[in-house]
Amino acid sequence: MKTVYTCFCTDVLHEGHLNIIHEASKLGTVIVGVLCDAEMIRYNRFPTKSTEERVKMLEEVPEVDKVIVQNTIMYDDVIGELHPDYVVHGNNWDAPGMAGIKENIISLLKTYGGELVEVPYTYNPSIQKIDRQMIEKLSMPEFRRSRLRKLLKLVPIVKTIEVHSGLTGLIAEKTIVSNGTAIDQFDAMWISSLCDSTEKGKPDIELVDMTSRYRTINDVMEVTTKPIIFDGDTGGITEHFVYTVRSLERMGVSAVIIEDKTGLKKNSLFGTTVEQTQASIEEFSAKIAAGKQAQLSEDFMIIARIESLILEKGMEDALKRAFAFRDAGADGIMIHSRRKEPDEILEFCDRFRREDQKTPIVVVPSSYNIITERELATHGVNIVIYANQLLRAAFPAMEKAAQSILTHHRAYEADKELMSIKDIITLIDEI
Ligand code: SPV
Ligand code: MG
Repeated sequence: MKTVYTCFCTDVLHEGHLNIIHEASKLGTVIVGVLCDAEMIRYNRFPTKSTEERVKMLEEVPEVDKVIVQNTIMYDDVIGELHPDYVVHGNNWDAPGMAGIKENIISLLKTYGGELVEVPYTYNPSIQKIDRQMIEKLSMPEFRRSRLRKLLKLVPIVKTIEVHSGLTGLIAEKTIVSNGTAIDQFDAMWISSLCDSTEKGKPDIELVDMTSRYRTINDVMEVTTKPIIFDGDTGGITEHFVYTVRSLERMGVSAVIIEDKTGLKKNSLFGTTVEQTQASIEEFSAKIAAGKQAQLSEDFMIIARIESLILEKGMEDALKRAFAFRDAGADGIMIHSRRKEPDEILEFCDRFRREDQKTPIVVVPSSYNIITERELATHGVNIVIYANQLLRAAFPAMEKAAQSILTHHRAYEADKELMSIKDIITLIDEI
């Protein structure tokens, strides 16, 4: 009897999957791989069922002889171990990242004469409906809100990208890269006060009011499923912050980060070149405690951001604050720096981790951007936020197009740098 291997990364079995299994069963004993949660997140979308539940779902299919867990999106380990005579796969190789997977399967099978059997991929209105329902489920507030805590358990570092509109939300949601050995995408989104304000042509001084900030969140939420971390600036006065916590929770935001400043807040990247005042430990701890007290859901996170390094108050002050804010109830600590080198951030992380191995650490490497995610994770960082890169990418591109049109008195020269009209009108999926 020949052995046939096919791998699934789905929460729901529909007729297309059953067809693949049926075709596989005509060739021999069917072993099904279930892609593990951590790889599902990289490759596809966040699973709404656990690996165990997905294994069980496939074990119940009569034509399946055995179910195993596939731990990596590439097939090296499973093919190396099972040496199947056939790998059966749907022919949907156009989907993001799929070309690399096809190459990987073919090259592994070639080493011992195994064969890739492609089954026409079924995508009809009823499958499309199931697909949409999955996306809808992932975007519901209860599901979305809890996902950041789940991610913290599943991935070595939560990669978070700034978004400030529906369009940037779509980029965060859909951008996938494949380098032939792995596939990757962002885990979460950051609603930056800097970018939300700049997008509106306003300074980052808590001028854009909460109602407007909630609109941005809503625009992003309408078209995405990934968890959201909200930049709550100083949190405002405590009496207002408690309402903000409730509103964010209800919307399905996963976390708010508030910074220990008081009075007129200016952007941290100004450092000490402008006047900024740090809140006292007591005052800020009370704000965190009030927020935690107001919180209704289990999973929402209030993260305390420490500005001591930005304001040149020293490492000891930063650490003292970190432990105090954690003790006041903060679910995580964000430490910020505007130095070019990551040294002070790494020192903070190492020293914090010596005493606390649990509380998540968040960093924003805008100025010390040389550091990699892997290095940060080695020093105990759990969440990395790329806080402003999408906005900074868009502005020069738009300015260049405007200058070109003004210079040439026509749009012809600018056009070669632009997205095609066909692409822009088909960019947004219709329901
Ligand atoms: C933001 O993105 O608004 C931030 C991070 O608060 S920073 O701009 O680096 O202060
Ligand atoms: Mg900010």
